[in-house]
Amino acid sequence: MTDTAVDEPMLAEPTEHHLSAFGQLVTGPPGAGKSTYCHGMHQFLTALGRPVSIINLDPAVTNPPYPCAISICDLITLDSVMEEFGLGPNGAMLYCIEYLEANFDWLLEQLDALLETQGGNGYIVIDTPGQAELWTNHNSLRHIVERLTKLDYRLAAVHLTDAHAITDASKYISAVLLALRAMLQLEMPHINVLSKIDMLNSFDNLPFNLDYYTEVQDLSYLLRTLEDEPRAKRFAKLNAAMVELIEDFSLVGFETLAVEDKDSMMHLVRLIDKVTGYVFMPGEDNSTTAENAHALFSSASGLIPGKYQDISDIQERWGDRREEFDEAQMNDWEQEWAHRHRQQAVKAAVAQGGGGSGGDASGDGDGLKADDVE
Ligand SMILES: Nc1nc2c(ncn2[C@@H]2O[C@H](COP(=O)(O)OP(=O)(O)O)[C@@H](O)[C@H]2O)c(=O)[nH]1
Ligand SMILES: [Mg+2]
Repeated sequence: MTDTAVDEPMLAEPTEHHLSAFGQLVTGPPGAGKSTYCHGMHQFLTALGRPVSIINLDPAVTNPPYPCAISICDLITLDSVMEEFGLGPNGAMLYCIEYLEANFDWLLEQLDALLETQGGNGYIVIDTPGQAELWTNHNSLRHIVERLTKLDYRLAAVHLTDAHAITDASKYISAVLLALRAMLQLEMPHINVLSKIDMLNSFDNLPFNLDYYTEVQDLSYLLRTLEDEPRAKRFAKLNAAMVELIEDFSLVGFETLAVEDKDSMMHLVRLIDKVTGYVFMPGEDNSTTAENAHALFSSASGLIPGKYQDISDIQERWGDRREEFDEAQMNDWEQEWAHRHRQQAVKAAVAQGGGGSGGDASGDGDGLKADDVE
């Protein structure tokens, strides 16, 4: 800890006025897809017309793969800490997050400056490192979130778990335990997500349907599967106790995510908007009003509209019928792009004062190939 450590972050009442925002804190183990999700969310919300900024809190990533509005690396980097204090990567990571907590004012200053440019009504997506300590037992990240919440930030934790965990009973139980631990540690609106669900059809012979895993149904069935694993047999009682613990809390359930699938992203956005209360925010006249109103109605009806009403739809989409769905989607895209292309051609023709119907300019439009669809 540094000499500027803040040991009683909750005691000091904020006296100055600070801006606030809605947003997401994206957590999960390394490789779960957090950074990819942040990037995807940025693209998706931007396309919806919602101003959004990504905050990188991973001091190991000096050059993130997305447009980054604020980066912890401008304050401290993992490499510099490892070098200066001779720490290993894990210790250095914890040091960096403690340093950020101690320099919370720096973060606040950056956020104020950022949100000012968004008219004070911003939306942020926070990318975090994959070290489990940060959301299982170390307090700095939790304190940072608490302080933001006190300043009226409305954040939801979006906790990603690689869907591959469902292929192995022990991995699945430990993923559920980690998700539960994150919920209890962070104490904020929380959405658990099985990421990379588009890989579902590569998971051979799952003993249960997808809904068994997303709803964390009766885990005693999994215990029986575990009994067949020699290494898990030795820990039968421990496994039974863990399963009982998970069931006693009865808190964990999973949404699913395939970053490149816009229906999947839309479903998550709507859910997150419900839990953060974003649906109740008055929209800017030029952008988010329609989306908010839409989200509000969906919230009132209690259903999240969209293609995937049911987890069995997801299983069909990414499981046995994936190729069929991919092909249908590709056709949809081609038609949509061809349509847009034709409309642009018509507009261009009208702008040039040619007065033609645009039919002459639509040659390329009709000939649009799948390769043109990015
Ligand atoms: N198939 C698939 N791969 C994904 C998805 N999201 C992320 N990945 C891949 O998972 C790997 C790890 O992603 P990354 O975002 O760096 O994970 P992080 O460590 O949690 O930030 C990368 O190779 C990504 O391309 C997804 O929705 N589907
Ligand atoms: Mg990352």
